[in-house]
Amino acid sequence: MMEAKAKGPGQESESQAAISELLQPETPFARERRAYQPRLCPCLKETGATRPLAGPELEPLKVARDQLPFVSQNQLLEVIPGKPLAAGPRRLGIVLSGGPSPGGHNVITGLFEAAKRAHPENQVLGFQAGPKGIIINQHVEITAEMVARYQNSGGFHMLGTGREKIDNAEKMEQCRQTCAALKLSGLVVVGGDDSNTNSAFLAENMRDLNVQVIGIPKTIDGDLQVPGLCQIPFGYHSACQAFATEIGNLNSDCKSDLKYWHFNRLMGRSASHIALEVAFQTHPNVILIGEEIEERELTIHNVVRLIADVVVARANAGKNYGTILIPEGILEFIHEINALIIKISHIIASYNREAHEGESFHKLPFEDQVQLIDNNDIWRDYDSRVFLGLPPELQRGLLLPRDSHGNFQYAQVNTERILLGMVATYLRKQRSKGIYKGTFRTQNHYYGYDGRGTFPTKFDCDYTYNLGHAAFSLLANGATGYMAAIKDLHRPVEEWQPVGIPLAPLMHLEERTARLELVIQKQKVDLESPAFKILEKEREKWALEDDYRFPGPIQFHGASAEDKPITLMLNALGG
Ligand code: FBP
Repeated sequence: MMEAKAKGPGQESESQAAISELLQPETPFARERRAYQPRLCPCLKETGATRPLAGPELEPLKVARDQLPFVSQNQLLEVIPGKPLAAGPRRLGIVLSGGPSPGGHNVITGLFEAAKRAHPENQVLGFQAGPKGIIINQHVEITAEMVARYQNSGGFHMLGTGREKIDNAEKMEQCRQTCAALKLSGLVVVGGDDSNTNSAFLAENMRDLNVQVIGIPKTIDGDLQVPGLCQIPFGYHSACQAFATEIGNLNSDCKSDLKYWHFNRLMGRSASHIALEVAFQTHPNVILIGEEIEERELTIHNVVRLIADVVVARANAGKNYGTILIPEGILEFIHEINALIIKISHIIASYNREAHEGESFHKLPFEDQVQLIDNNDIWRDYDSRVFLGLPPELQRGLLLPRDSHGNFQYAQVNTERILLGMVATYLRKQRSKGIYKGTFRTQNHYYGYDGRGTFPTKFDCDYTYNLGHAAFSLLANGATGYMAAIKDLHRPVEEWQPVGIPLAPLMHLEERTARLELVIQKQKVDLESPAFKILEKEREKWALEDDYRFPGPIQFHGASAEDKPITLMLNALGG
């Protein structure tokens, strides 16, 4: 047997160095990505001034005017070249709120750089772990070294995030105390509809402390939009690109071995914007759009038929494979299921409100939960019939805990698996009638948290950097109770226009935790939009032909690096 030769001290350290080089925490790719200098639109090269902008009618509801009398007076603003009201010195806070969304770190970079450029003594403090960080005053000072380290990276881990709702007088008072103790004069809240709702109430309630509050439109779901002013929130493009990479790969796989149907659920708690974009990117065989299902008043059994019909038609053409896109929020758009979700949410919230300390609906065994629902006055026999007719996995899913804002947690329900099971049952019946003769082998997938954590696309890197700068410009010009936005995103960066959108007119009344609450209204997929109309025309071809598209991974160089969301571009083209 050959004996291993002992390594000399020089060789030992050489191989150790090679191992360290291979395992270094920052990948060459991440290093290269960090080096990218995001582009800034001309209006934000200086802090600038603001002026009212003539635009779409933005009128707050009476209930918004009653609850938010101060911020309800805001007018739409645009940032223009000029002298700001006050460049500093001042102390600002920033908080990342809700689900992570690629590009969040660049909002911080943009705000930090704009603040330092305006006055070297300006400071930015980052609240940690989401809005809770404001409540308990947990923060770090943002430094040049931090922003350089996190620039262009995905995730929200620079500060962390959370879904704490500032929903009572005590929490609001704690936020006030934190801002007063830190001598903040401005706060930037990076979040979706619920977080921007927080922004509006914080702006109203911190007015006497002279703390201005600006929101930033964030959510991969794509549903925080203001027609003509905020075409899409940040993070949507990157997450869709990440999901499209995976679906494109499945297209390639199923077209190769010709044996699987892939059922893919895509994140997006409510609206189907993500599924729409990923469909344009990948051309799947079936795409469900929740808003269309609602419009056509389809039941869950109709949805099952809709999928099964394509499976049967493809089997008749000898194709026992394909890809299916299912938006995570689809259940909300199936009328009979949504009615159950609303009633159950109401019953859970009422029970928890009256429960003794230590008790809660979700501590009860499943059977007792069902019994309690069944005994409630708002629950009808018809509801029971629908509920009991659903697969057990869906029944349990409907009873899962709601989030801190009272939202149903669609991410926790395996809708793709449930639908797959129902389609399989339906096909068995079709087979027994001799209608279906194919083979139905399946795989199910869920794409959500992975895409939320991806590197931002170049579009999102630039967009978020501009949003951070725009937030500072609005603060420097005295604005509060606004959402910073960038208008004309479909145009080149040189033509982007920063604006301040008043938050109050974006709000409507929605039932949350068994009460009607004033919250920012989510924007659903518009079935009259050019993008949806184009989908309607294209999808028939995608169903039967293998017109698959393979977008590949997010690129930072070359032609695809300049990509923007296809839906954004189609809608901008008009109909
Ligand atoms: P935001 O609205 O906060 O951006 O979060 C959206 C989202 O990513 C949804 O798509 C998903 O349903 C949900 O968050 C999941 O929430 P959680 O992180 O609490 O599981």
